[in-house]
Amino acid sequence: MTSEKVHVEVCKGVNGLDKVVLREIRGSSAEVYLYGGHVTSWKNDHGEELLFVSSKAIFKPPKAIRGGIPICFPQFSNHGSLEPHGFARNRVWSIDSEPPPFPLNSSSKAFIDLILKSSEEDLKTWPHSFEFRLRVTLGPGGDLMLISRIRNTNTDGKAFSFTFAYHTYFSVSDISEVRVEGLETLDYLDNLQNKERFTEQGDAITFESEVDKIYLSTPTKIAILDHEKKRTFVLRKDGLPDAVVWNPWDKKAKAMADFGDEEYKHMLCVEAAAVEKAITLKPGEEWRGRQELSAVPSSYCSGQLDPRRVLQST
Ligand code: TA6
Repeated sequence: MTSEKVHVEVCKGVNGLDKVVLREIRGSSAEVYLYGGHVTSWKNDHGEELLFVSSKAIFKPPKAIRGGIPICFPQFSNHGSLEPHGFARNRVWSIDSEPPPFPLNSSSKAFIDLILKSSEEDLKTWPHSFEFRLRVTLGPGGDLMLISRIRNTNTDGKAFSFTFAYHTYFSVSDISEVRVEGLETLDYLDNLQNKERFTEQGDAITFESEVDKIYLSTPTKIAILDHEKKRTFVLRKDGLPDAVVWNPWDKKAKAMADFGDEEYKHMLCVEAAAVEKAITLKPGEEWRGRQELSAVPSSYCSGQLDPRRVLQST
């Protein structure tokens, strides 16, 4: 088996859709579908799946895949006149064979560059030319990094604005045993109360009912502690000031055709996002948004991500 085969393999996935499998020597892996530029699997070096994908997920355009890491662009949720979460997640991306160089090259060989350009169809609903480059990298230690570079390629001199999210579905053992650290005392917009603004209480966030909140100007590190699995996900982000926390709970779960009635117990979305303030790019300008996910044994993390401490720590 050649070393290249180990790290990057282009193959067919569900319904014959093209996907790329990334593997690291120690056994971790990730899968990215060209449909949506959508990460649908991230496994640690024990082969354990770390992302949630619904057993009812539909792998067929134009429906977005329910789970993994959908990319919300150029609009987050219903924050605008486009379809919810924009159109990037239900477009077919291409493999970018000549990506512009990255300032910092990671040591990993397990990465893929994808590209999405505005189509004639898109220009009818969103009249802006753009190039969206996405690099998905699986690090030697099994960390998963997504770097988006969005460039305004308008030739009419017009700037454009967009909102954005990595709509990550984390796989958790039991939602009632999960806590999120790093968002304490922050302001948020509550999507269940007309996006009204509130301030979060001082303790780690726990879950006992539907939640759909947009936390504003969060620290760059957020932790999701899965007590039962003794596992902590650490989400690090750059260029994405906000973070969305979502769990549909039982009623919304039943209302979603591509989501199992009980599956809300085993997933939590924590989404690195730019929602409160739209990003504006003049022609030729480029924006970069990075998210890095790592899964560590819980003993490493608890209590270390209280914002007051995080802001003090490097
Ligand atoms: O990110 C949270 C959210 O905006 C929720 O309001 C909920 O709608 C969720 O995304 C899923 O959206 P979708 O369009 O994928 O059904």
